[in-house]
Amino acid sequence: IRVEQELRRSLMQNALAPDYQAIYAGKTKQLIGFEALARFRHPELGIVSPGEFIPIAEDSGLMRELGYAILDRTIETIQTWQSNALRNHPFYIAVNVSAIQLEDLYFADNVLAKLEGAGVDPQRLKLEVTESTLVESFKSAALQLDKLRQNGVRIALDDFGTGYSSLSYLRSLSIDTLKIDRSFVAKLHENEQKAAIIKTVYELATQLKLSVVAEGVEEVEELNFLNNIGDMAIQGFLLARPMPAEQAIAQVSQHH
Ligand code: G
Ligand code: G
Ligand code: MN
Ligand code: NA
Repeated sequence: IRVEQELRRSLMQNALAPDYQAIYAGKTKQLIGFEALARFRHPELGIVSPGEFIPIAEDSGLMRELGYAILDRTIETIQTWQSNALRNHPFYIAVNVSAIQLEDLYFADNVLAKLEGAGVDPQRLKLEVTESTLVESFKSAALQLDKLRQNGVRIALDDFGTGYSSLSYLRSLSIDTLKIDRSFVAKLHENEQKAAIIKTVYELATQLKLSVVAEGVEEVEELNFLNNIGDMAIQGFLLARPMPAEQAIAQVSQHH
């Protein structure tokens, strides 16, 4: 109840700001983009993790509004970076969306209008959906995602491999990117099963002309192993932690 009340208040005060975690090309170490990760900083509750407050927002009818607030903040961040620190750089920012957001019949229209209003190319926004996001109302979600994608917004399937029926989603949903769940990445160099799974998923993605992001890369051995498998994007504490906008941009600016 406390979290819900405080979340409601933060929404009204426009006080929720995501952190941004940089994503790099594994081999060249070029910056590719970022993932926006919602953070709720409260003077007394401290930093409440999205793992805790997203389910609360979903159950209390706040998720729709919270989702739009995160999208607004992210689009503002893209707008700032594309005209300053990352001028002429084709970066994107990826935003996680939950099932409830995709139930909104005007979700795609609203997102496209926000982008246009901000002068942000839709290619700079990527939306991350999980298999479980899609289970609930697949048809309406697929419709929204198709419309966004036709207009240039890219779609990633997040946490790939942890849900069910991954393969049928690959067939029936039009997406751009597979994000390999970090449970497969952790210590893959010491685990033949994980290595085999990642090699196979990489091959599958390549055959389907999808790009690959490996998540949760924490060790240099994992990075080297992934680079030996093929060209993919790398996200993880080894290369960058999620950070507030100003810190995230300061860190990447030093590297290029
Ligand atoms: O950043 P962290 O590991 O604490 O995130 C925990 C979970 O919360 C992850 O599954 C992540 O996808 C999810 N999450 C983070 N930000 C958002 C957001 O803005 N919207 C939704 N729906 N989920 C988010
Ligand atoms: O479910 P999703 O993939 O959106 O969640 C991403 C989550 O993973 C975020 O909460 C982020 O903080 C976390 N994360 C990002 N990089 C790493 C990492 O290298 N190790 C671990 N353990 N978590 C990570
Ligand atoms: Mn994600
Ligand atoms: Na994930």
